[in-house]
Amino acid sequence: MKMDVLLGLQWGDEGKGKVVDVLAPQYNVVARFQGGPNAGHTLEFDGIKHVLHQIPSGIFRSNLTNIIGNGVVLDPVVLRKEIEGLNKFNIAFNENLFISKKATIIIPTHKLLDAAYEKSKGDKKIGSTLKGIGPTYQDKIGRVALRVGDILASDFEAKYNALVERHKTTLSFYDFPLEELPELEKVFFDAIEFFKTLNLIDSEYQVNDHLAKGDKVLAEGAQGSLLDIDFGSYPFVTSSSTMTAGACTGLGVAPSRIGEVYGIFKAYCTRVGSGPFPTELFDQDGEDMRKEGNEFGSTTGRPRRCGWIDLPALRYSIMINGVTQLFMMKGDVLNIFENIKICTHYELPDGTRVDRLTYELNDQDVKPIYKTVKGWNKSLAGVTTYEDFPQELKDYVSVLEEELKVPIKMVSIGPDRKQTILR
Ligand code: 2SA
Ligand code: MG
Repeated sequence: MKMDVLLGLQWGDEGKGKVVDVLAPQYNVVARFQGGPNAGHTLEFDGIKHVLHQIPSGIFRSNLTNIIGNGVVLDPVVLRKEIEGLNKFNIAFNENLFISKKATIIIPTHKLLDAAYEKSKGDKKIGSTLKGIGPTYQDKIGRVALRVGDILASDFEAKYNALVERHKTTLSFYDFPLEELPELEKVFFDAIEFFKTLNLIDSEYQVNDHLAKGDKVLAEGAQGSLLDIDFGSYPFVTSSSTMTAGACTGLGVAPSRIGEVYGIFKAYCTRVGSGPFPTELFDQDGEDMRKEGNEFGSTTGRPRRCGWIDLPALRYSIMINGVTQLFMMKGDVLNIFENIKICTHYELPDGTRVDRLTYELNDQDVKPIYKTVKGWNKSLAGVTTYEDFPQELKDYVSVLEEELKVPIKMVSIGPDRKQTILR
């Protein structure tokens, strides 16, 4: 059996959690492979909205196994809160949540370092979620990090202390106050005790065993391809590999075992945090999009920047990920517009037109070139099949499909499970 991968093709918040929830019945296993508490995956069913940060989005289906892979950075405090927050749903965590012993642990000083680095960057700050993501991956690559399996060893506290000493040197360089630390550490060590009661495993064996016995595995991406550490708009990126290849390294699954790659995108674009965003709108249309789409960070509550759909960026993401199926989300947010713009190219300051995201593009002030199409401009309430779509919405989907050369298999027109239309 092959492992399918589900990813965001833009800057995150494409609606990945919702799609996992819809696809979940077809799968036996859902696995996270990168990122950590910076993610905010929103699922809505039975009129209730749930936001998951570190737990895979298959957790609400009792017959599914959920795995947090080695590529993830995990905050034990956030994990405990998440699990306790789900207590009322009677989820059998001891039966359906498994965590890689090779995942990396976020410790309190990682969060302080995140804040210190951001502060030192002034107006060039990344717009980090301040969850400690960057500093934790830095320690992983620097070969000094703590891993989940370490908490079971008798020298865990000694290892922890050694790492904190390193961090303190850096924090003092940045003159960063440490008053909060003792309290944060108390909560952290309490959470570590709780953590020890969870299923800590060698997840690469578990995932491959599932595949070997014919189980269907879905790898659930977090953030988006344009925030990838290698291919995103560096340095305004997250610190993990958010692409298909990241699913291989973040779970220990061979590239030859990748099956379908589902690329999730919004019918428009949003970005939270700093960095280039060619189609960003600063006018009333942008305001209306934010309001209509309720575009506020689900982890930090920050207002998201909004703009029209960007085809060069989407084509790039499709290319680096090998996307085989596209899912368009939040189509209903465009209900309010008489006309809809689609960015097909960028114009460079010297007047040339390009449709590639080259290295140079990152630092240039590019002007988006748009094709304008007529909007459907009406509510989609009650629409339950593709046939019921207004003609203009069908046309919008067709134009994108032609431009992107990958079939759009699903269109979402509202937050509920039922408002997801298959084609
Ligand atoms: P970090 O914290 O080091 O990963 O931040 C680096 C950049 O990555 C962006 N980033 C995100 N962008 C969109 N959504 C994310 N998740 C949350 C959500 C974010 C929130 O679902 O809404 O609530 O604000 C996410 N996580 C990281 C971040 O904005 C930086 O630009
Ligand atoms: Mg999100």
